[in-house]
Amino acid sequence: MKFTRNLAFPILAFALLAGTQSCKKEDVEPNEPTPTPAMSSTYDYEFNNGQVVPTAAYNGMHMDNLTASITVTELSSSTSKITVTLNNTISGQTYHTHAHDAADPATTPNGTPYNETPNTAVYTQMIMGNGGSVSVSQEISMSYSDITTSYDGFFVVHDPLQAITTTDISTYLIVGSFARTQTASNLKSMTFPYAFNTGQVAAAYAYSGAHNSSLSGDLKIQELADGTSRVSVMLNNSMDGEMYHVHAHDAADPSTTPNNTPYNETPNSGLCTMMITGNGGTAGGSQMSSMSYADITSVYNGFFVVHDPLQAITTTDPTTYVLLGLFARS
Ligand SMILES: [Cu+2]
Repeated sequence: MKFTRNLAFPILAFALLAGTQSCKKEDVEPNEPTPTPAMSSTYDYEFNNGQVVPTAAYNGMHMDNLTASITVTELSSSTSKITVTLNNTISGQTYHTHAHDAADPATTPNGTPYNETPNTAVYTQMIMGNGGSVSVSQEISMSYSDITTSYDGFFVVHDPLQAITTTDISTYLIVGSFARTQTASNLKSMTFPYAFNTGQVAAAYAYSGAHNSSLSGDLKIQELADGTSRVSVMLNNSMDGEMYHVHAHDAADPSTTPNNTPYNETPNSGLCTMMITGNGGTAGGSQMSSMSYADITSVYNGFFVVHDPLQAITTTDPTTYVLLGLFARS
């Protein structure tokens, strides 16, 4: 008892010094010997934007607003509880969440810097998404000190929207060292809102058609660690089952375009050319772009266009555009 208590206080001091961890004491019953304070720390994880492996930022269909945390709580001198929380989950999807032991890539079958088989004695759980935040806990036979200072492994959240793989890190929604404070990535991100097209760009371009005018959009540009970007679009109040064509159209001199449009009619597939199926609520899509965050948000000159799914697509008549605005500008 005395030994454990002496061990706990230097850890507490270190945790306070680190500044991002929290410790709490349990209530003390009167007239009982003072118990060892139960240690607890929470570690936050950003979405996989290439912080750990710059060439392997997540590339898939999941929205990049998913985040996670690990809370390690001391249960006894030799046992702990691991609680993992996922935020912004997709309802009904099963997230495989694992601890993968670090390993020398020269010794692993596929050159991974970790064992591909997750460590079930540390943490291996499936989490059912609920559309919001959801937590799961696992009690383990490892001390608080060992899990937070000695154990060397990775925390991985696998994508539920594609086949699970333990070699392709670009399928990991989240990856970072397990139960350690993560270095702030400082990767830039900005979201640009678009209201329904009522003629904001030009009065003559105001939408004309049968689509509900409650539709709005959010365009998010996320800087990735290798200097490229992820472009994500959320359509709010989308119509269930309707297919929306979402495009970046480069600005152009109308005296040079075939139909005198102030933009190229062919969308810019290297920046934003995606189809999003409406679901009656908020539906999303995303793609990778080799353009830098700075280029997209301050140099690129073009239009964000969402075409009406209720009529034939045309690139010459902006009154068929349900959303229209300058791309990635507010
Ligand atoms: Cu278009």
